[in-house]
Amino acid sequence: MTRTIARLLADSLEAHDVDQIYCVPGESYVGLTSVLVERNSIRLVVCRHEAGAGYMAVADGRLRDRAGVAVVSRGPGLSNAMVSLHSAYHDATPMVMLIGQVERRDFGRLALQEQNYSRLLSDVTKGVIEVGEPEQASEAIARAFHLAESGTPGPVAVILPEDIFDAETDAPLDRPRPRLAAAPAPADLDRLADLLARAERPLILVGGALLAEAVRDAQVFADLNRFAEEWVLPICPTHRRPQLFDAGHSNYGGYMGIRVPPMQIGEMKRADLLIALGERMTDTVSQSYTFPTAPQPQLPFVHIWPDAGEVGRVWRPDLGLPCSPSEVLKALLRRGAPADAEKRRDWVAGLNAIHRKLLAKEWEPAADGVNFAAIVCEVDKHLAPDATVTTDAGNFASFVHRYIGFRQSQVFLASVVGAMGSGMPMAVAAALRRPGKQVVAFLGDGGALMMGNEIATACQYGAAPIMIISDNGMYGTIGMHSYVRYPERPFLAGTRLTNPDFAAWGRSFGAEGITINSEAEVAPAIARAFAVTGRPVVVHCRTSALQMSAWRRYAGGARLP
Ligand SMILES: Cc1ncc(C[n+]2csc(CCOP(=O)(O)OP(=O)(O)O)c2C)c(N)n1
Repeated sequence: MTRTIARLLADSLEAHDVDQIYCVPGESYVGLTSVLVERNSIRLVVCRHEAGAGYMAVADGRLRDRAGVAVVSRGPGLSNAMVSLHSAYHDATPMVMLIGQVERRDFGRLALQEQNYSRLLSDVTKGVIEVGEPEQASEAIARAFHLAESGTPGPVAVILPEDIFDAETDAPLDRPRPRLAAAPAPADLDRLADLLARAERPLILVGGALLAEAVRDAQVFADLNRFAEEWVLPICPTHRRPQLFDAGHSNYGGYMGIRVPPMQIGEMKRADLLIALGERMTDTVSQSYTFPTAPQPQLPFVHIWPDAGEVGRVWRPDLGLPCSPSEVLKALLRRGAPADAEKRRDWVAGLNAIHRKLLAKEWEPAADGVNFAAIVCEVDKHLAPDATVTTDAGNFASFVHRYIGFRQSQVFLASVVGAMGSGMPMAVAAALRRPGKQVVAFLGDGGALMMGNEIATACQYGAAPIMIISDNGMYGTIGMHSYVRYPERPFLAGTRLTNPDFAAWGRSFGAEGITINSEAEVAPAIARAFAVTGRPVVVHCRTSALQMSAWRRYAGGARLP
């Protein structure tokens, strides 16, 4: 069959189940976009910033456990998009980014907007596939998806020179490669079952690879719950994966996020066995490499992650299972729980009691603005069982993790690497993917103006997320770090922000704009926000700067501005 390279590329994307592509148009690949818009099977979502397009593709990758796709222009376009590749790379999220390139005859001449992508992207992608030979265009797509979705998932770049799109070719379409998942080795399962049977205080961390499998098969959640209950185990969702286990479940052992509160981590450290089930393990989850200690864990450590290169890379596990975490669950359930699993009941109950205490909806009003806790707790009352919540990066997110009791039926999205600007585009992608369902984006005033402009994309495509903006008039996280490290220096200096009227800003895009100035306004304002249908809502919350996070309030000592 003869077709142009552009049509072969579009057919290849379609064959890989791609139905939505995020882009900012570029002259280097109009040959491709002009054929994509011809077909109904792929929706081209035109964004306002390449980082926005990239984050939407990252969100897609998480929502579907298939590589999300973004197309960006060469040079400046890709440079804008880099932050989303960085997020997907650290976050082990599958993503394919198609990137324009100068014509092949100009390679290496520093032609307009030319970049050497292999050099530039070597530390933020799993691979850079240059389509120097147009006949291999379809093969490049198939290889990119395979690489992005296998082992430790991540972003892959496919480089498309401007002059390849219109050439005719007979090259066949390269069909998707099978997705392979390794099963656990029986001998490893024997050892794992033995370690689990003997442990009196085991701790099970559950992370991204398990969640990805649950996205494809909800049975994974049911298996995890049975495992927790029958084997009497405390389950601890890891950083930015709070929905892996119902916060109200009596086997919830605590959220293993950024800086676990002392009373909780103190108890967790009494564990006699640590199992990372589908958790890659990072400095965040390990509390800066202290639990487990790197490289030699201070307690028996089992690492289960679907990539042998990752298991043992930083920590030396006592047992490593480079396989599908859900297959481990299934195999253990088939074996049955140890007869004396009840011996762990008090351990589980003790951890769960701490978790419940931390989740309690308690806070004190602040003198200089609304305590963001009041707003987050009110939002929690309105969240539907199938709601999506996204957070940008910043201290306002600590309130979300502390006060919202996530459930397995809900979706939570955020940049694991803590990139500001990710929260709003991820909310737009979720609203496009899950029409008619609630999507709430929590943002700080800093992050809101970094990438909040994607509200225009939401309006353009009929997506209707609710943006809750904590306006504390500063890059609060950094203000807090400065205060904690240098309490004697001027408070919040170098972090203050002068902000617009965010409600009016939202209205100018066509969104509903609501302002919260005091705690008394919180309940009616949030109720109003959730009653809006068919368009985005911006809730401008004038929040306290002294309430620095869900865990810390200004305690005096610094020079006030
Ligand atoms: C893209 C990016 N730039 C800078 C940072 C460093 N950083 C982390 S949190 C933060 C402040 C966030 O401010 P804001 O959105 O207002 O939320 P707040 O901390 O005040 O709650 C900054 C600058 C980052 N994580 N990502």
